[in-house]
Amino acid sequence: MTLFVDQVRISIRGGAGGAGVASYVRERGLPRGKPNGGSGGSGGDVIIRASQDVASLVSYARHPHWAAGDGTHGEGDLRNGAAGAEEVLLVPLGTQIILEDATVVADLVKHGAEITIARGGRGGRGNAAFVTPRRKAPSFCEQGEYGDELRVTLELRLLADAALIGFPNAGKSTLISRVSAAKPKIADYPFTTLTPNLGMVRLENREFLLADIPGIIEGASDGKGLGHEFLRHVERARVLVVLLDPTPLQALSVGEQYVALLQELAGHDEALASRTQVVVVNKMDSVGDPAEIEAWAAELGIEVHMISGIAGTGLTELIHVIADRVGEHIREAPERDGFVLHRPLDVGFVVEREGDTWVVSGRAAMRAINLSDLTVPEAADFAAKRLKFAGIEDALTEAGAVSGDDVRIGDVVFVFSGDTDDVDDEREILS
Ligand SMILES: Nc1nc2c(ncn2[C@@H]2O[C@H](COP(=O)(O)OP(=O)(O)OP(=O)(O)O)[C@@H](O)[C@H]2O)c(=O)[nH]1
Ligand SMILES: [Mg+2]
Repeated sequence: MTLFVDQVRISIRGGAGGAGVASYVRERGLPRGKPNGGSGGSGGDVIIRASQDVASLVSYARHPHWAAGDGTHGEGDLRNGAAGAEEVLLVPLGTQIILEDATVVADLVKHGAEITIARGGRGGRGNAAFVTPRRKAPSFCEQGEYGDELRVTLELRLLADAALIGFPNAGKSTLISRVSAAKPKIADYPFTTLTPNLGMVRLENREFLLADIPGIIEGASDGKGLGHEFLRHVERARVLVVLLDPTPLQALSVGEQYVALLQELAGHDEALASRTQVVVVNKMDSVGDPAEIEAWAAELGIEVHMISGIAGTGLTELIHVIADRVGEHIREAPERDGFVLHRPLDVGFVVEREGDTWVVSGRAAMRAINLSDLTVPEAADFAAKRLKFAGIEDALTEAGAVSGDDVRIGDVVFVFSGDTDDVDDEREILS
C-alpha cells in the first residue's frame, strides 16, 4: 500500500546567528591595541519550495522537525563567522502552508515557487563594529540572535486536471485503471479506495491528469464517510467527472445519485457546484437501460456519456470529451495561481505592565539588549541608546513609566531613567 499523507504539522527553526567577539590587536608594550573583534555569521533561513519531483508529504510525517544551520562566531583579527546553511524543504505542487492562527501564508502551485518561512537570526557584531570617534575601544560585542521558530501545517491539494466523483462502488477505480497506468485496488465493497489515486491519461498525443478519490456519500460535506477529507483534492480540478452507477449496488437511482453528489460538492465549496462537469453512467454492460437514461438526461438538459469500465466500451470517446473540456478550461485559465504572502518581518516590540514591572518584548527589544555583557557600563549605556533609538523609551514614557520604575526585557531587569543622550551620532550602529 502506498502511503498518502496530505496534511502534516511540522516545526521549523531558523538558524541562530553567531556571536560577535571582543578582541584587540596585540601590540608590544600596549595592554590593549585597536579593537579587532569580528562579527558572527547570520543563521540560515528555512525555505519551503514546491517541486514537481516530490509526490507527497510523507517524508514530513516521518520527520517533523526542521532547522537551518547556525552561524559561527566571530574571531579576533576582524574575522567574521560563517553564515549558517539554509534548509530547503521540497514539497509537492499544490501544497499550502498554514500558520497556527489558520492564516494561509502560501499556496505553492508552480514548480520552484517558494516562501522563506523562518528567518535565521542576525549575527552579533564584534567590538570593532562599535568604534566611534567618542568610543575608541569598546569592550562589548553582541550576541547572535535566535532564528524564527514556528509550527506550520502543510496541506496538499492535488492539482489534477480532472477528478472522478461518485458514490462508493460506482467504478471510479476500475475506470482510472482502464485509462491510465494507475493500479488501484478494486472491490465490490464501499470505501475500497482510502486515499486518492492519480493517473496520467494519454491518448493520441493528448494527456491530462486524472484523480480518483474515495467515494462520496450523502452527508460527506458534513464530515460523513471518507470523502469529506478528500473533497479538498477536487477543489482545483478543472473538470469533474461525475460517475453514476445504475446497478443495485447503489441504494439510490442514477438521478438521485446525481442530485446528492452535487449537493455534497456545493456543501463543501459553492464554487464546485458550477465547475465544468462530464456526466457519465457506468456499468452499461450490466443493467443500465440507455433509453431511460437518455430520457432522464433530456429532462435535465444535460449530456450523459454511457460507458462500461469493465468491458471498456465508450472509453475512447469519453477520454476525448474530458480532454476537450480540460483544454477549454486551460484556454480560459491557463495558470492556476498560487500565492505567497509577504509578511512584514516581526521587528516590533510590545510594552506591558506586570505588577510593578514594565515588560517589553519583541525582536526590537531583544535586539536592544543583545549585548555580551550588560554589566559593563559602556555596554549598558549603548543598550539605553538603542532602546531610545527603537522608540522603546518613548513608548515606556507614553505608557506611564517614570524614572525609577523597573523595566524587564528578556532576562534583564533595569531601572528606567528616560533621559538618554541624543543618539543621532550613532544611527548606523544602533539599528
Ligand atoms: N458490471 C460492471 N461492474 C463494474 C464496472 N466497473 C466497476 N465495476 C464493479 O463495481 C465494483 C466497485 O468498483 P470500484 O472500481 O472498486 O469502485 P469505486 O468507485 O472505486 O469504489 P470505492 O473505492 O469504494 O469508492 C467492483 O466490483 C467492480 O468490479 C462496470 O463497468 N461494469
Ligand atoms: Mg475506488
